[in-house]
Amino acid sequence: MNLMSVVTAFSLGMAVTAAAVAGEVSLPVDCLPDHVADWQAAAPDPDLRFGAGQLPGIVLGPPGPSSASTGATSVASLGNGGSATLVFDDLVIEDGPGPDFIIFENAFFVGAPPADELSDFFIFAEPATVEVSMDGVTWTAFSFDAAALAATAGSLVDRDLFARLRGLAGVTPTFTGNWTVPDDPQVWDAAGTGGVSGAGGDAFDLADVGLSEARFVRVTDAGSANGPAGAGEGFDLDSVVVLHGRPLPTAGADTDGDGLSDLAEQNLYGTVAGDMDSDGDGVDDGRELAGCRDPSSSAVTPWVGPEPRLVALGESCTGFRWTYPGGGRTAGLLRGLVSAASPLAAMVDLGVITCLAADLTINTWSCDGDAPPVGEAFFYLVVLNGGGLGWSSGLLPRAAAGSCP
Ligand SMILES: [Ca+2]
Ligand SMILES: [Ca+2]
Ligand SMILES: [Ca+2]
Ligand SMILES: [Ca+2]
Repeated sequence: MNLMSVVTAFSLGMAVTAAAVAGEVSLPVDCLPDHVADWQAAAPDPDLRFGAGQLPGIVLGPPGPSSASTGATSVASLGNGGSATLVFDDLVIEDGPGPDFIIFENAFFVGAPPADELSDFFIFAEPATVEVSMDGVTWTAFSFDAAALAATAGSLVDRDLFARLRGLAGVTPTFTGNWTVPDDPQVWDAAGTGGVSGAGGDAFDLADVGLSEARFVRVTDAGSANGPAGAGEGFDLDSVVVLHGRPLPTAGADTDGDGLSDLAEQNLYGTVAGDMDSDGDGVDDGRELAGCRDPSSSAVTPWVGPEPRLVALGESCTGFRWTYPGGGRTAGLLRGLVSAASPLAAMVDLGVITCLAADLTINTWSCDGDAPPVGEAFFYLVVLNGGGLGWSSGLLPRAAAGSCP
């Protein structure tokens, strides 16, 4: 079978913005990592660890839903001492005011979260050390209290210990909420859950390590080995979310200099190609996309652009995996013939397509064994449900419901 091995897909209908047609090679910008450069789950059986069958997409999407007392399951487990390196292909994390990115594991309060500032609490945590890099070669580590880390081994984290674990990931409980609001473990947030702001997670500030920018984030399980042995032991990575970032320079024409090409602004984001701050809130369109904000709205709710990345596994297709879209969001998988797709203005008409699966809540699918005609090739696309992005074959806006056109 002659498969395209990797397809980067936008959310789309029967037509898609035509990066290739226009000679534009820049990637759509969002605030989440784009690929896993290195995944070193601990022995034995790294491929059998929790979530391994959903990699890489499961750790490239937004944090999954959870309660403060349970922890998310949209994770992949590293095991004791395992490490993961995530890369941003479309942006650079920048040092802005306060924390610049948040790492989500699935730490949780044991029992109910504390009701007030004075209540005792206990957290089940599987800490990891954190490093950042601009080039993937030279790394800078966030510092932490080694004695405090050692105290987490084999035990729960109480109030006093929690306050000493700054600089480590996998410590602050996570839960469904605004995952773009960083928590400060030193501050009780009365509006939060158990005093924790946003959706929890551990926030990191590039200024703390004297850096102004980074493109790589590496987490390494700190070896506390404080959970039950098995497939889920060690640090469980859910998500890395950028709060301050800027798009990498685009190869396409960028009239307003916001880092987004004119084509992408007009056809993908719906922003104004001649105005670097389409919604007039003081943050340019590119930085809004790189910081989980809707460039067309001043709202401070999380917003992720349409960038589900699809990977076809194996030379002869053993399966598909794509970026986890977040809780409550579904996707469909469609297929067409490369020879049937044709340029259409700034778009590509995909031709007749086959919907292989619709409204999927998972980020994996199997191959159906179909092969393209001799000398031809299939393309595959994953389509997010409810995005309202892309266009139908009549160049009408795609309906916001249904994940297969
Ligand atoms: Ca900062
Ligand atoms: Ca622009
Ligand atoms: Ca613009
Ligand atoms: Ca703006």
